[in-house]
Amino acid sequence: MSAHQKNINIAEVVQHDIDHHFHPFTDHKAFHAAGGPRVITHADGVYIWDGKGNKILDGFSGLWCVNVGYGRKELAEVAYRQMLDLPYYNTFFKTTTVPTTELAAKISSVLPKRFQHIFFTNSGSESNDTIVRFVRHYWKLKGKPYRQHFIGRVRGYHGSTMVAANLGGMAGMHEQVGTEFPGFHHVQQPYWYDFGGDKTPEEFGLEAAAAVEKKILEVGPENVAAFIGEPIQGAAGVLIPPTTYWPEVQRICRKYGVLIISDEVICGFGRTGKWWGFQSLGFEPDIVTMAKGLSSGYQPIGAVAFADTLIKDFFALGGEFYHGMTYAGHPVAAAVALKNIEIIEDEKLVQRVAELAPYFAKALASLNDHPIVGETRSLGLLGAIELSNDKAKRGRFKESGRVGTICRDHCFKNNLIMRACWDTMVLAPPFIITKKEIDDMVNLARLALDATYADVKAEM
Ligand code: PXG
Repeated sequence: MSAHQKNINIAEVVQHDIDHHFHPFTDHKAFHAAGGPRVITHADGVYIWDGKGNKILDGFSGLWCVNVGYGRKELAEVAYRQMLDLPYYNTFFKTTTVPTTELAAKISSVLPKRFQHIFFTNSGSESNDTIVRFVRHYWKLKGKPYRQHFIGRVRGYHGSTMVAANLGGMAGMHEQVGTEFPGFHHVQQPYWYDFGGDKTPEEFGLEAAAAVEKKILEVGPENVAAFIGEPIQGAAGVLIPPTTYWPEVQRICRKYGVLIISDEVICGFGRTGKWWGFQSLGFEPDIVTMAKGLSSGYQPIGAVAFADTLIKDFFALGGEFYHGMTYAGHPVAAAVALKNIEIIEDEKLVQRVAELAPYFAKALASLNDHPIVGETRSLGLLGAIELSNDKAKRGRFKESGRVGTICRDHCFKNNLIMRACWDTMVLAPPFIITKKEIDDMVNLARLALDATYADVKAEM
């Protein structure tokens, strides 16, 4: 804790928060009734501390983003130096800054060779907004103006701006703002646990992919611009698709000339044990969107990588692309992101995730004997625990999300951050987590599961 933090009056911060802070994704009535926020004051490694001095194991890397862990002085120093050299300059009018350009080159270097051009944004939502703008314009330039429709998945999450929310398939978000925009469609997610029935995961993977073809035919192949998917759907509950799914989706998209967009906001930069989720899941996208792990959350920054085939035509035919944000490629954010990628490279963190993956999977699997655990699954350092009232039948508790919230609250009490996606508990710890910390994390998860079981035993 830094010296100035010792003087923080936490009770006052809580009161100011209740009085003035309008939080995202929050039911404020319930939140205030429960006493307002838990103030997070500082962090180090895989731990965060709250205003009461509790040391909490962050099994969720902030919000799926602090991949290199907390307390990285070199990232702070790079930001400080860059602010002194050049705190801001734009990249609009035939200018650039050093870190912005160096970051574009660095991102290209960790992608397959066909991705040589990077567009900068400030978030995952903006990255996904950008692809809609780009792709629709691209198809017009290519003389196919009808290719305007996008296909995503139910419970896909692509962000919270209006267009990104439409690409996503979160029903609650759509219902709140009225009908969805025209031109956005959603197909079944490849979620074997809930929808696979008696099929093998491989059979089910093909069935879920067939839903993409069905939708393309329904919309009319000549009208479909692109298919967007997270290699592993994160906010839906770490849905790791069967191995058959993505290769088949790719075959279908190629058959109809539909572009493939890989949303790597969560899966990118090593989370799955390879640099990119598409490499772990076996497909080759045309466009890649990223944010979160790009800077490990140390600065807000997002980006989009475009395959050369698209860029070649776009630049040749394009004229001006009427799109861009003031802070796109912000030099301080770019300098931090650049250093973050260098840390991932220097410390071989992608390899580390791959090496830790079997240990993490085994630790999670040790929970399979628990009375309310229906399944555990993981890839790299992305893991999920399904809560079930009937293990043998992959049963679900009544009122989806209720028991997940109970479990999450028990985690909080035990000083573990584990997120609930409905009744799926998810973990995405920083890549620097040790085996001992993985054991601690899973032991804390078991305590929360025990406490949850005690609460819901009567319903089993
Ligand atoms: N794509 C994916 C796959 C995401 O997970 C976004 C895009 C949007 O990124 P920005 O930077 O605009 O938030 C995300 C963000 C949650 C949660 O509760 C997940 C996200 C955001 C907020 C909450 O799991 N993911």
